[in-house]
Amino acid sequence: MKVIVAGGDGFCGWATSLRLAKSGHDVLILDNLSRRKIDIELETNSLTHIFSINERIRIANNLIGKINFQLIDIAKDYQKLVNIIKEFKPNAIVHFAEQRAAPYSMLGAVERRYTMDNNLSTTHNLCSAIVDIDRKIHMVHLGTMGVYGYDDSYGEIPEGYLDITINRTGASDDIIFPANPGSIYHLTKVLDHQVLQFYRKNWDIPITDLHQGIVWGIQTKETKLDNTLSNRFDYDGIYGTVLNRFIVQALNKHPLTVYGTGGQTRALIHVDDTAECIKLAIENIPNGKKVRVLNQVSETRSILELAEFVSDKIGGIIKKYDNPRHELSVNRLKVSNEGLKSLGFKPKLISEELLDDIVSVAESMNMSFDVSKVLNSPKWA
Ligand code: NAD
Ligand code: USQ
Repeated sequence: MKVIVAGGDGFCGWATSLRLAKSGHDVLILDNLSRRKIDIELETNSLTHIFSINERIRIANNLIGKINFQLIDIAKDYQKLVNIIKEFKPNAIVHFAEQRAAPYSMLGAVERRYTMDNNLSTTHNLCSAIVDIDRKIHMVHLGTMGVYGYDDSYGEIPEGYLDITINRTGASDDIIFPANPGSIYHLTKVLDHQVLQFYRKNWDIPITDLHQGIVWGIQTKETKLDNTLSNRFDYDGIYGTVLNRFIVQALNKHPLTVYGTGGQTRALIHVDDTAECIKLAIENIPNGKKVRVLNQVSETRSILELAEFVSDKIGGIIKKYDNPRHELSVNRLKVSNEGLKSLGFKPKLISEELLDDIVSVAESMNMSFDVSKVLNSPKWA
């Protein structure tokens, strides 16, 4: 297949691009490199060295498969986007190209507005271009578990839709699961989903929305093949996700930074599983009448459980900090991932072996660890 990976220079996008190219797909990455610019703005860094996109592409073509790159701001340069899609003629577009950090989206007005404008415009521009060029192109969007909120009032979280019975009439229906976003970033994913629903309804575009949990890990089979292909590894309080942060903190003798009680339960997935799930999603085109929603999740764990696991395996004390976020202090969470499993997904659960993989990378990079970036999350209010 010919696949465009929008946001393919990022953490999930790079790993996925390599997996797709390795599987024989012809990949074109579109990215404006904004994530690299945000590192400069925040004076943060990936613990691993990330090579330039041109170096990455050169080595990937030698070692992995067919993969190319075009620099473009998908939110701002619509005509260039249309021209690229017309010329490349993709079968599928995988859309990672959004500002993805909840804390970044809560820093202030500039970041709130940027996250909203950027995320909605990239999603809408891609859908709009598909309508104008070829309505058979399969749009695969990366959503997030946080669109559902994280509470279990309706039991196990289904895949996108909730079956309800209306008291007044006795009629039954399948409605979009009620949204309950916890940050401006998560709100953009809720609004993205409405855009996708409309494009599906009106123009019949095949669309998959992957509601993904927190991604952890760094490397995949492909990124390990050469230093130049290494993935990024964030540990700061704005872009670092919780399990990766705990591992780096333990190795650098920093207390594990549990926010609040640690009773928050979240869904998690290893980055290698992310790449695998996207491959499954594009190779299995949806055929139903609605947007296909798949929960891209391997397991659920509480934050305290994660801290205890890391402390047990690597060491380090656990410390509870005032929670900078507005979120439930304790929640239960059970999530269905039957859709991807039915396509062949076999989740990799958090294990000592997978942890070791990160430890060996993080140990060799501890010179780049900057303690002042560990507790730099903004407060939600
Ligand atoms: P990332 O920031 O590492 O990657 C996003 C990429 O998109 C970056 O390379 C960035 O430069 C690019 N980009 C952003 N705006 C763009 C624009 N206007 N034009 C062109 N390129 C643009 O993020 P990630 O961790 O790889 O996440 C990718 C996607 O997966 C996001 O949509 C995110 O919401 C979703 N997701 C991520 C996680 C996670 O834990 N990392 C979990 C669930 C969902
Ligand atoms: N947390 C801590 N200590 C820390 C960091 C985080 O206790 O040092 C807690 C947070 O309070 C939160 C949980 O851990 O309860 C998760 O935080 P996170 O920063 O790991 O993840 P989050 O902000 O939810 O966002 C990440 C990605 C985002 C993706 C989302 C999936 O950055 O792109 O959409 O995970 S989900 O959370 O399932 O919606």
